[in-house]
Amino acid sequence: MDVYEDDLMNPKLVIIPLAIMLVLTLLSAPTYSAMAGVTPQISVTDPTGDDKGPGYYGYPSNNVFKPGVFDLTKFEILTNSTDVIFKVYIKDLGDNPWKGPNGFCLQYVQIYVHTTLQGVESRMDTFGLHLMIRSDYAWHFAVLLAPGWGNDPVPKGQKSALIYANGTVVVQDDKFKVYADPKENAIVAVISKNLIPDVDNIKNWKIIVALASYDGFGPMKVRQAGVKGGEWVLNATKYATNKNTIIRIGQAVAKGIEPLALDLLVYSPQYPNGIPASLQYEWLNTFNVTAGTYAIVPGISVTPKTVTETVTQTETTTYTTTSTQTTTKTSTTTITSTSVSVSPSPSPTTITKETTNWTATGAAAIILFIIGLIIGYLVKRK
Ligand SMILES: [Ca+2]
Repeated sequence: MDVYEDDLMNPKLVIIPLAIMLVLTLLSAPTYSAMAGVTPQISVTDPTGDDKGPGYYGYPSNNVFKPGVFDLTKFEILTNSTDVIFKVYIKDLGDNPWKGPNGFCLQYVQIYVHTTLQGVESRMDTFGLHLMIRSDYAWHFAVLLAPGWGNDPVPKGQKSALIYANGTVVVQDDKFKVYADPKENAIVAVISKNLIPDVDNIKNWKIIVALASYDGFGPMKVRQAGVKGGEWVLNATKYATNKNTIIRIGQAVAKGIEPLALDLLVYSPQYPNGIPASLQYEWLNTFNVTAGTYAIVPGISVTPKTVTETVTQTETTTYTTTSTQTTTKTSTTTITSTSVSVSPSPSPTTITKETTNWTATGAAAIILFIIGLIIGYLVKRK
């Protein structure tokens, strides 16, 4: 006890930990500010080894596509007092070979969110994934995380984008930061709460996270697939063993309806723990070669292998309805987004808030430390 009290009053022993504390606060500033006081809202794991799209895709053959770079392992949403934080974990980020400004360049993460809001605009299309979102998961906003070159948002440019169903686009900036965390193999988006609707009900959202291969030269910036693959093309039949599967995906590629997501994660009240690989494969195989329509996520309740007369009819009917609706909406909104995206969203406030955040935290730490000293001193006096 005596020793402790003497130590407490020793100036050296007071200054050294204080200095260490300050240095630590300063060093950890960038991520600390984003992660301070965070509340986890959603955390969903995804199986590894299911980075095969509909179950039989392989990566392009160039060496930059290291094993695991398209394998989602976990998805989290966290909140703090100012932001909503989306974290997408990947088995291996793959070293950012082309130096994407956001810290990654191989992946293209697309997050589609159906909030609990009623009567607001929603969309069922995706940005170049050759997928259709099922109507009860139709998205109110989408977060598209891209490498970040240039000035324009995806899909026109290469910066990350927050897109609302009404066509309004927010380009990544101080209120919407995107970066990679190589230690955790995570792609992180920190978005101001002012930009996200329904933040009080995150746990009840329906969310689809799709991981595609980013291609700055590809249509909609999504890397395409070929029946036999190639150096820069996904291999649509690499793990296909069934002859019918090979024929069917070949027809899909020819029609341009093959799914282009290599991994898929779904969170919703129905799937609070995500989905197994088997469901991902089943859903991504619901494209219809005869009708020329995309796969639906989450899948319609049809197993393609056991096709009977009745089942086929059901599938066609459901699909035709949804596809008509979406086509109309897509063409309208694409034009709108291009024009809206030009206007920047001014927000120097975020910088101020953030600086205050960690400075305040550092100051709070010092004040607490000094209070501790005073209490210690008073105790000793008694
Ligand atoms: Ca996975």
